[in-house]
Amino acid sequence: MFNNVEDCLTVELSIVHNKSGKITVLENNNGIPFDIKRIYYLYDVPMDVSRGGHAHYELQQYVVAASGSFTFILDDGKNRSEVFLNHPNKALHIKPGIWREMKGFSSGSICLVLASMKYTEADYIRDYNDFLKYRRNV
Ligand code: T46
Repeated sequence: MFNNVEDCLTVELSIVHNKSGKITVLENNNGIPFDIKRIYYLYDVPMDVSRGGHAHYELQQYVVAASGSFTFILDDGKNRSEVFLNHPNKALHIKPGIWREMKGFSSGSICLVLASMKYTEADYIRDYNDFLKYRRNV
């Protein structure tokens, strides 16, 4: 299965808001289009660093700027688009077969990721030419 960058939508998450602050809840069977098998987060990322530079064969993810901001560059082999994430109530749904790079991490930012599979290196395509070949042949 693979998708186009246009299919990687940002989703507005609901907020429980009272005078003590806000809560946003992410849980299985409640709006997320996959079962959550893994949660991880990137933090202490230097501002001038790019991460990513890979695609996944099967993995789907919801990405949230739990704090601060950063930019995802998404690429389906034909089109590229940039998504700026800067609010904890906005999630980016990344579908399988999409090349991604991340850049512009603000100081103190936290990139929270909910993932549909456990970590396996076999699910990564880390070479851009291999990615293009994969997209041509699927
Ligand atoms: C993505 C962005 C948002 C593990 O051992 N377990 C894990 O669950 C993960 C995610 C990583 N690692 C190890 C594997 C590498 O040696 O941590 C190292 C860096 O991982 P990776 O190259 O995947 O890191 P990023 O920041 O480039 O990408 C990660 C996700 O893998 C990726 O799918 O979209 O965060």
